[in-house]
Amino acid sequence: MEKKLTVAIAGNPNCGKSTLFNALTGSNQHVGNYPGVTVEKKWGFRNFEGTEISFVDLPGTYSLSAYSEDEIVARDFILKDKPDLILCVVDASNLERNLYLFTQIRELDVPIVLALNMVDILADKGYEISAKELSEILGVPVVATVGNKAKGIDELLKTITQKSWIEHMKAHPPASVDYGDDIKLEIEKLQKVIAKDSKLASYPKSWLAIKLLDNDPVALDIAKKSPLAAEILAQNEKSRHHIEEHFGETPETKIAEYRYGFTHSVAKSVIKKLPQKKRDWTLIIDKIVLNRFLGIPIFAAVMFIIFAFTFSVSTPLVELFEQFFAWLGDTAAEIIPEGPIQSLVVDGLIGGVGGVLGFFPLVLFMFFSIAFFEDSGYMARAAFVMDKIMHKFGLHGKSFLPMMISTNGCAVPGIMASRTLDSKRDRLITMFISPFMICGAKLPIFILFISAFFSKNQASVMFLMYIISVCIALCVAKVLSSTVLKGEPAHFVMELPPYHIPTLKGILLKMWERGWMYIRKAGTIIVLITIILWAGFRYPTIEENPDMSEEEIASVQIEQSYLGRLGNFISPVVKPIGMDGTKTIALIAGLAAKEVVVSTLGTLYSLGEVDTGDEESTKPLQEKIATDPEWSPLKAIAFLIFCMIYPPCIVAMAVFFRETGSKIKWLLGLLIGNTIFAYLMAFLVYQIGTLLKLGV
Ligand SMILES: Nc1nc2c(ncn2[C@@H]2O[C@H](COP(=O)(O)OP(=O)(O)OP(=O)(O)O)[C@@H](O)[C@H]2O)c(=O)[nH]1
Ligand SMILES: [Mg+2]
Repeated sequence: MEKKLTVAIAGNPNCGKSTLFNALTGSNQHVGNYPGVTVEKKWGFRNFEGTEISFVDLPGTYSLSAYSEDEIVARDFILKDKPDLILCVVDASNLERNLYLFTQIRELDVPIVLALNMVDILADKGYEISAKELSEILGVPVVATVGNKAKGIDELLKTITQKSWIEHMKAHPPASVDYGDDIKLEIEKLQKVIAKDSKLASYPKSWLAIKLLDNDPVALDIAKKSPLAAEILAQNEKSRHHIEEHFGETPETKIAEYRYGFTHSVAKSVIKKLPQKKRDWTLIIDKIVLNRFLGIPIFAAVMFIIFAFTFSVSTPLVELFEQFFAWLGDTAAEIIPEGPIQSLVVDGLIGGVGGVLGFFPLVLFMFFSIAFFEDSGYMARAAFVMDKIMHKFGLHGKSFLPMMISTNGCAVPGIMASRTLDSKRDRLITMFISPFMICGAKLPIFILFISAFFSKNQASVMFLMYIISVCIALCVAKVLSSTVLKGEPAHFVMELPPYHIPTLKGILLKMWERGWMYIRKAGTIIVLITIILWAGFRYPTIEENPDMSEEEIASVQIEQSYLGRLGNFISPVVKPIGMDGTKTIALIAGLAAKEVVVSTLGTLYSLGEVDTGDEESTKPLQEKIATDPEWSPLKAIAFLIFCMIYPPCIVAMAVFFRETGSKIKWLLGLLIGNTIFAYLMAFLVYQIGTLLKLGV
């Protein structure tokens, strides 16, 4: 029979857990060089020499007394699901701090294997470490690894499946922190009381006692549920009091002090300086990019370079894609006889979905640049330099990461990433503002209008839009934090990881992962909605009037269709913001997925177009929009501002609802609040622009 083993991968944020998890299981979990990438546990499997191993990749955590939502996920799994073994990952270049978590896991009395990761970075810093010595001191197996190069993986698997180690650890408990005689005495006293409750026996006794002394909320909760709660808590108070009297310090401080003393001495004895210290590039680069005056301009420049790079590299490819879809449309029109099927294929699928796919190269390059940015380690710096500004708006730098994650791909992981924030208030505000960012799905809408009306300054206008989205998000944060969500932002603790030169494989993988999502979405939900909208704009068919020109027929057909009539009904409401009814329908349909805004416009223009018999009747969508008198640069800007602010897609709303604790009031706030806000902003832009005769 096959052996089964559940292994939890635990460790500090950004120490390389997901990278190791991917290497161990062949999965493709998201990794990034900033703390808080994984916020939910992920399962992966591996069969190794007859053992079926289930690995669980956990969010990073600094301690087992968790505060933020993602840390709670990690803690609960370790405590409640009781894995057979914990693969404790430590960042060797930051050993002392990383071992702090080890000291706590160790007290849980579960077998531990230590993965000494990032030994390459330690070497770069000019140090070396002996895994063997560390193993001897700690009494647990230690394997040196370099996660992103998949070094040490086989050895890790061998160690994990080696039963003899587990037996050994059971017989010779690994080294733990020595809390000194006084505290030990109190631990024993508490343990005696705890032992009276047989239910509490499932918890490692010394763990519960230490945690109670440590005033840990989880341990207190457990104790409160015991029938002996009163006795346990009374003893705890007595012991805590005693320690405080004795040391003149709180037990929390004292316990942490002992733990740090332990990790410090362990780190000191296993890490040796190499004769030649290499230059520490992280320090040098940080001197410049974190400079008080240069920090923000550099960040802005980095973003600008990303846009400039993306647009310049992808423009020829986008043109190629567009030509392809134009050719495809023309060919399909020739092959398929005139009628509803032809219209469905040419106007609906090729005109609509093709419009979304046409921008694929640009989206792909954008993802490429952003993946580079994520993996290099600069992202955490961006949060750091934004900290000061964010404080003025009632938030702090850490909230900037979810915003960046939304910009870099999707508001869903953005909203999820707010789990890393410590306070509920900060989390809520961040979840509210993340959807304002220009996500990968909104990107094609922006590209469409920017290339239609601002083809000479695409990167600059895109950059401006990006800045506007950040400003809007910050202003909303300010309003929320001075009204419904009053309070001070929690303290900002964020680690700045060392810079890495990203691996090409890592970047290409990420680019493909997100790019594939774009294509998959285009092939499924967007096709579906496009077909529905196509039908809505094409039926019921009108009677052909011989007096009308073909063009008139096409436009009357749209006007008289179900959706056209609905559009007419809406149109007075949206006129003050420079829109008409049919375009509003595109926006409403965009609630299903934002790319649908583009596909709907594609279908609409394709339906309204008349085959002139020319060889090349099909123009790219942006050209059709640019030459349509119904549009103007000002209307386009108002439209984009509306797109930026109005409620996110349905998937993002569902995740928002769940992550805000399934409270309907927040969801309604998002839905109604953002719609009104989007309308007001588009109104201001359009009306002021019209008054000043800007781009009309
Ligand atoms: N140089 C070097 N980089 C590594 C190593 N292991 C992982 N990385 C990189 O370190 C960064 C963080 O890796 P992740 O696997 O996302 O870290 P994590 O521990 O899962 O982080 P959270 O999910 O935020 O807790 C990524 O950029 C990896 O490519 C290593 O051994 N050496
Ligand atoms: Mg991770």
